[in-house]
Amino acid sequence: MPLSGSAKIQGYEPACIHIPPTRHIPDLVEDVRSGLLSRPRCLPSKYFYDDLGAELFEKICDTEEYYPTRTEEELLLKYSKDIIEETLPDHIIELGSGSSRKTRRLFDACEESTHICGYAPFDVCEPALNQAAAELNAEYNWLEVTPLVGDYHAGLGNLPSPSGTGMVVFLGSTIGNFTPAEAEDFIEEIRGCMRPGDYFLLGADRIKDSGVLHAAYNDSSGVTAEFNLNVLRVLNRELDADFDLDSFSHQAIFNAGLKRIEMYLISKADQQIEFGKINETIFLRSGEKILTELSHKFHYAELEAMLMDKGFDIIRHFEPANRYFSLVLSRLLDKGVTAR
Ligand code: AVJ
Repeated sequence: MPLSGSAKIQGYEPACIHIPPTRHIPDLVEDVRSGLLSRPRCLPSKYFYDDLGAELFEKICDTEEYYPTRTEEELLLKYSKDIIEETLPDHIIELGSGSSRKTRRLFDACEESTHICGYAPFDVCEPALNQAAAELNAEYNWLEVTPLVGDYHAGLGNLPSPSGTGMVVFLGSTIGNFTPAEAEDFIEEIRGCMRPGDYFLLGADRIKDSGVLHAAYNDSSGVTAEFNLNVLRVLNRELDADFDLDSFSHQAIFNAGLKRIEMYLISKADQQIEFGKINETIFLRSGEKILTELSHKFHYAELEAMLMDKGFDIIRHFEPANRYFSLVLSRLLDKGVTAR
């Protein structure tokens, strides 16, 4: 049986650890009751990401117009070695890791610097996590992957905190989906699961020409529109609703005053929608909007202030020549070190 060893490795399946919530968060039924049954109508953007939604998001990243993912990945490609050599983390935890595609650049840098660390991807979708973990295990045999299943909206208080130097990674400008107040709270929450001296790597989209922003959320192939409309499919399936996707249109506008992209679904007609599962009906007028996503854009100074206010020291800031995107590496100040 000399081959049984390798057969076992091939069939290796990482076991996910389920992270219990530290506070109650509304479920889809509650979010629909509070968001869709009253005005202004809105839905949390996290419901975009069912299997098809996740696939559509990947397709958005491949469009000509959607620059954030590509830009961030290029920054990681260019600067991961600097980041790893500067931080030498014993373990990396990534919030909302998805396919861990961009994070691989950090592992490549580890290989280059012969540095070894553990990786804990944290995401809601267990099958996708297992898939990503299995692929990472195959690609980086030295990497110890500990997939964590859970919703970061429900708190980070139950995340494991292994000893050694940690690095929390939060990429993709997902921070932009929070309101400014929520983003502050979330950074506070991140601080709560770190030790002094640990690092935080944040990816955030910058304010730029509104034409570039507009195009990124209104791609010519219509993938973003499809992604937006897909949330109605989620409601149809989960709540036995009867949305007709053809009677809604996609709209994404840059609100310069509030520095954010606002994404809406607009009813093309007066219509009535039934939610079989919760026994509710809503009436939408022609032209009526449902807010489905906010995507805030940042000045670099705001990112810096947001981190420093929460007790982080800025270690490095990476941006491309066009300043489209920021990767900010910060470090939680040592306890006992007071501001000068
Ligand atoms: C992955 C949430 C950061 O806000 O730009 C892409 C999602 N929405 N196109 C973003 C998204 C429309 C994306 N985030």
